[in-house]
Amino acid sequence: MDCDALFTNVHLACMAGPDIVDGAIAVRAGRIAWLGPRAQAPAATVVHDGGGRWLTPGLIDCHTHIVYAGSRADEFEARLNGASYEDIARAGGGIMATVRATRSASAHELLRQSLPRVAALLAEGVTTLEIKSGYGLDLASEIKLLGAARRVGQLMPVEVVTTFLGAHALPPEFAGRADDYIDMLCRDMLPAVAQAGLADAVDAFCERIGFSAAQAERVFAAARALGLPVKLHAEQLSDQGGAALVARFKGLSADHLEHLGAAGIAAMAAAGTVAVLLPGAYYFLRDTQPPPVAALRQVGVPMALATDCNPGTSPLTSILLAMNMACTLWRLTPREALAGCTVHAARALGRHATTGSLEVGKRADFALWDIARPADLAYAMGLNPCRMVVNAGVPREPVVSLPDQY
Ligand code: DI6
Ligand code: FE
Repeated sequence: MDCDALFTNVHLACMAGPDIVDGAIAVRAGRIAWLGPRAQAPAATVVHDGGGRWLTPGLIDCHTHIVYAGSRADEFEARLNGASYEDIARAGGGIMATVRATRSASAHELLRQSLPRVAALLAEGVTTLEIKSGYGLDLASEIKLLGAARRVGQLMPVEVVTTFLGAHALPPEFAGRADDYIDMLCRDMLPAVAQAGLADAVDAFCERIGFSAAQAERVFAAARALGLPVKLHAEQLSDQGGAALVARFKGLSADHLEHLGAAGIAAMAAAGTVAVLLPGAYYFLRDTQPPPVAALRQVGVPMALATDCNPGTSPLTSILLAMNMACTLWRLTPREALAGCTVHAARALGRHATTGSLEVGKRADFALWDIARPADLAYAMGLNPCRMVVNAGVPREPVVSLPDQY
């Protein structure tokens, strides 16, 4: 068996089956063709010596709002002076402030502001990135944002997965008419976005300051009718029964979950819905209600971790710091944190057949780390030990330069 490339003299954190110490992994046509002990490695055209470092699956940031315009540092200051996130949202700031900035930015400007954030994630070994819409809230602006998100995947060495989050907040044109907005979303926006091939999944913000469970349910019904999988921002600030709702639609994930109760946990376990935990938002909002990690663990709900990169609640572009926060704030084990950014994150995107673990047949997405043991990834804060990233078999430096034409 001849392979295109062999990455040898590495320890493999496979995240599916046991680690392989002193191993090697072979690639053919962009996929993993073989992995095992170094001594048994097949021949390959190109051989990369990993220098005894650790190789993990490429990291997956499965929940971001990374494409947006503007900054909300002013709200950060206001919150430090005592205003709450919900107060600011009700006063027309919050998500609406970013909607105004995003609507008025050109697609080029959106990319110019967003690409440095993407580059920061890529430097930490991210090979798959989910990007949500939800700062446009009208058809043209949502299409502009999702088109920019798709463009990120063409301009940068990363697999982009897009999610339509039209039900993120009520746009001012529909003030006091949330049901009319949801009607329009289901009738016009969602079919147009699906038709344009711009969405891989559909999400909603189910919250007192967002949409009700009944409104989210209508969005889900429309999404499923178009063949799109669903996920939900659920139980972040209050328990709205969102996790049980998304589980009923066999959703890919329920995300945030600080206020998740027993019924939601049971429903997620039965449906196989992934819990996506977002410690950056918890930290940045100075939240005090941790998600029910022990209960999720006990019933075997897979826990993914993501940055939630967004300007209001989690201006975080470090997946490694998200791992540290999940361990420090919520007592995930470092191994659970790594699984949260690899194998479980892939499941939260419906991509577990193609990425998220080192297994024969999966896409050859890897990160090579200068660490003594995998727990070092969640342990250190602010150190980036990534030495090489491999996207579908193609090696690159962790630090990527920004494109000058887009
Ligand atoms: N939950 C979040 O964490 C973000 N959206 C959401 O539904 C926050 C978005 C923002 O404040 O801009
Ligand atoms: Fe979010």
